[in-house]
Amino acid sequence: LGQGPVIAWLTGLSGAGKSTLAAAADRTLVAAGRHSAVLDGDNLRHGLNADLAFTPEDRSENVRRTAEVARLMAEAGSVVIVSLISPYRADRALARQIAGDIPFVEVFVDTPLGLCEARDPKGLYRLARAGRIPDFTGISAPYEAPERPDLTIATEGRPTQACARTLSALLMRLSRP
Ligand code: GGZ
Repeated sequence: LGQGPVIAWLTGLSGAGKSTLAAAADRTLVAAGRHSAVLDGDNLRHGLNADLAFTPEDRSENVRRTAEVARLMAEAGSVVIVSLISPYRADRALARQIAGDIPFVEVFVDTPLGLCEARDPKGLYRLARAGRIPDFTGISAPYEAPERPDLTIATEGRPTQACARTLSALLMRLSRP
């Protein structure tokens, strides 16, 4: 294939910018001739994970299934960029374990809760504050920030393009044959 497999696991709050960064890095990789694919939590929850809610157990299962799919796709030779809140450290450790010998990088998309809430692109924080979404990450459910991520992307005050370049540069390097 002329490239090595790699899984980039983006974790962070809702509205942190995970999906945007994943899509931007994916475009850069594909434009450079690499095989790349995105597994996005919000999208997967419409299909593969449509049966799952946001209890701790269901989030774990969401992470587990997505990690298994990521591994299969990486074994087929792709760069796989996963974008999932994945709020629990133990679940992210399991994702790394499932990856086995495939290079796995945990990427913390670090955006302060206040900024995510100010952006509120889908109005979910407003609903969560009003008590209309139970178990909402950052409001009524925990987010356990990574203690030793492989990469932290602090998005506050930094243009999206610059954040995306950091990610795509790392993935270009790691997927080099
Ligand atoms: C967190 C929720 C919730 C609750 C719906 N808590 O920002 P979004 O809207 O587009 O993406 C979020 C998505 C979270 O799905 P994940 O599969 O990434 O979560 S996890 O890894 O924790 O399983 C958000 C929306 O679903 N959403 N309800 N209660 N986010």
